[in-house]
Amino acid sequence: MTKLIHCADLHLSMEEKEYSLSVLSEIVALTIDQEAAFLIMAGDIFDSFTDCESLRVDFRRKIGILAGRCRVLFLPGNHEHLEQGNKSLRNFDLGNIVLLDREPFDYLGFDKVEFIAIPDQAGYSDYRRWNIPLPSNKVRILIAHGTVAGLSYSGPAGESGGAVLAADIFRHCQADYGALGHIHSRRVAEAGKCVLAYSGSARVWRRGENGVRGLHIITIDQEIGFEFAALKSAGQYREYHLPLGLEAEVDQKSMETDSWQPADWIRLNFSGIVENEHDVRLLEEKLQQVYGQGVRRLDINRDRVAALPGIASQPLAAAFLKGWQEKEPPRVQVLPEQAEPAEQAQQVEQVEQVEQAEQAEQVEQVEQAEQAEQVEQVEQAEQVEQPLPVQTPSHAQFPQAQSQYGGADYAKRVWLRARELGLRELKRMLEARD
Ligand SMILES: [Mn+2]
Repeated sequence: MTKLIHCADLHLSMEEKEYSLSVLSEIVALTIDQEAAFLIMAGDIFDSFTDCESLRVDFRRKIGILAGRCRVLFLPGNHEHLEQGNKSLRNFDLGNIVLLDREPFDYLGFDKVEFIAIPDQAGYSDYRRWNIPLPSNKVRILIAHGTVAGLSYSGPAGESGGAVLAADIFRHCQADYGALGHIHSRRVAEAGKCVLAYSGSARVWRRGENGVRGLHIITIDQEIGFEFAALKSAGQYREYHLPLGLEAEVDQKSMETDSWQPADWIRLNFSGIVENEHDVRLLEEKLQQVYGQGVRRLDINRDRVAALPGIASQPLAAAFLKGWQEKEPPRVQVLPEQAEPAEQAQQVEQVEQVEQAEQAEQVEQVEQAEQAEQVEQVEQAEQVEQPLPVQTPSHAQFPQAQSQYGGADYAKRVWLRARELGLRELKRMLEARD
């Protein structure tokens, strides 16, 4: 049995040197542990060309452990080209890697497995004219970095655009497995007999990258199979929506701090009306003090907090709050994007557009998409996915109702109006709100 590791989008960066290199160490350790013969790095291993320049010694040292045990196949992604100027990755000694930067593609044949590597490049539309070697009886793995047409558009918003690969490339090359990078959420689809697999970003790179990060362990026996393995050192992105009380008190239980891990990126979104803005700053300081050092990053957002001095001492305000509480709408909670990793690996998403992609029209569209490709679009392609809104019951909290109905400003307006009109009118407004 031959084993391979497929990872992508590690985004090693000077800015987060220690964190990102710790994930590389775990990838190397896992590769050794699995006795894998190949480590496929499917692009965006470095956050930019300059990061590659700055971190190449660290990279070389860590990857060096694999020398003599495992071949490291390094495919450049779009981020390796950022800030590149007229330099080339070939100028650097990246250690014992096979640099797969030949355009339009490179071919590598081994005992039981062969690779077709398609590095990030300006366009792929002439793939039918490429001189692809005829398939042998080996398992064929296609390594690429970009968005696959059809797959991209059936996914969550924000990941379309960028370097577009026609799904047909994978069938045309008669590949068995597409080892893909670029899309940071893990997903699996099919193009003919080929499994299109995005292992997802190997670390949390950007806000909103929910769920466990990891890689794929591929096994080649009689057939090809694969499973997802989590990378613990990557941590997770966790976001919480926290309504504040009038004195900026927060329900700490709903922060689930017990589940926070040192590599986690935490974001707390406060909302609500408070008596005194200073209380919010004190709360922030306190939370940073208690939890800030224990995690990779703790962001606190209080854009949705409004200060309304004197509100707590108003009897009408008390009635107002009570009214809101009684009529609190369901709470909207952010859940991780992924189900159980093992379960997900089995769920193979069908790409309906794959068939259509063959048609000339679609090829044209792909070509157009490639022409329209710009750095901005590349950035967009990697944007945060929208978290799935899931309704769960919750304890009654006035400020949650605010966020449901347009935020603190809205609640403030309602409150000011209610004060003018009196309690009876307020009740009527609350009823009318349903
Ligand atoms: Mn990336």
